[in-house]
Amino acid sequence: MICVAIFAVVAAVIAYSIWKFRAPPDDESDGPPIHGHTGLEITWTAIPTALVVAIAIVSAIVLAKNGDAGSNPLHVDVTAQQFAWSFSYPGHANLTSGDLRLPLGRKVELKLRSLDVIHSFWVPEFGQKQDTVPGLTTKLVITPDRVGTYPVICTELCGLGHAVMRTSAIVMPAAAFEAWVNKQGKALAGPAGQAGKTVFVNNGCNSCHTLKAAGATAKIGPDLDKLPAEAKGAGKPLDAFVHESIVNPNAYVAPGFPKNVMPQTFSQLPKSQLDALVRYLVSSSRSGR
Ligand code: HEC
Ligand SMILES: [Cu+2]
Repeated sequence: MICVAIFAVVAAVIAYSIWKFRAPPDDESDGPPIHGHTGLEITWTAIPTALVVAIAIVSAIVLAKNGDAGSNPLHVDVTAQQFAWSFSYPGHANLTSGDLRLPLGRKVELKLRSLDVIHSFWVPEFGQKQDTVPGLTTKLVITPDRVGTYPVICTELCGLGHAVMRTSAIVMPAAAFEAWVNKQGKALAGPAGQAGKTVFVNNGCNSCHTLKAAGATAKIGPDLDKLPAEAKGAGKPLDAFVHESIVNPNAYVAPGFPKNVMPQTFSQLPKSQLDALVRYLVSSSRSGR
């Protein structure tokens, strides 16, 4: 609004001057010399200065408010790595997830880290971006106010898989979020098989792999029901092979499958969840044969 008003005034003065002071068709003489106008110069310096200072003060206040997480935010740790996002909830037994699940109407403080290069966290509907920088922990405060599923996008060119570095932010009614947290928490604390399956599904393993025990049928990665044979091929004991394949997928790349497609963020899983996952894969692939 302010810009439009200033532009209108300036444009009007220019248009008026062009019309009013134009030279008549046969006037070849120079224009009269002009020595400036002190009053005018002071005015057009003072007004913009006042405007810019006022805007700066208002912006600083809004920015400070925007970054204030309040006294009781939901904490979520965000990990970025070529080419995947992962999320964990330190206030909820370090629950991990490949989707960002958030309750409606509560302030959320995201703490973002990168394990390799600079990435940038962006949910267009949240209206803010935040870079993730190796060696630094950056922060983003949001308060979701509409239930829905929104894209999480990496918006800093970070390598070959940059375009696929996406997941979802799922804003749920507060009660549904609590129910999700409790259910996952119970499953993680439950019997090994149940905990392992929860970690498997929450972290999106089922979107790339087949595993009968988890009802997973995706084919982007190897069939995990065939892990025992694969471990033999790699010349390793089954559990060591599974553990390594998860924390360092490029250490052994299954024949016929691409390198660098399986996310390398899973080395960040809390140890208890990683152990449960390994045990789960070992036992379900053994029994699946
Ligand atoms: C984006 C797709 C994708 C996701 C998500 C993914 N993987 Fe993979 N995974 C692959 C691909 C591709 C390979 C084969 C290349 C390699 O070995 O790195 C693989 C390999 C593996 C292997 C070795 C299998 C073999 O036969 O050598 C294991 C074990 C494994 N993944 C487990 C998991 C687990 C557990 C998760 C979830 C925590 C997971 N993967 C998530 C794509 C994925
Ligand atoms: Cu990225």
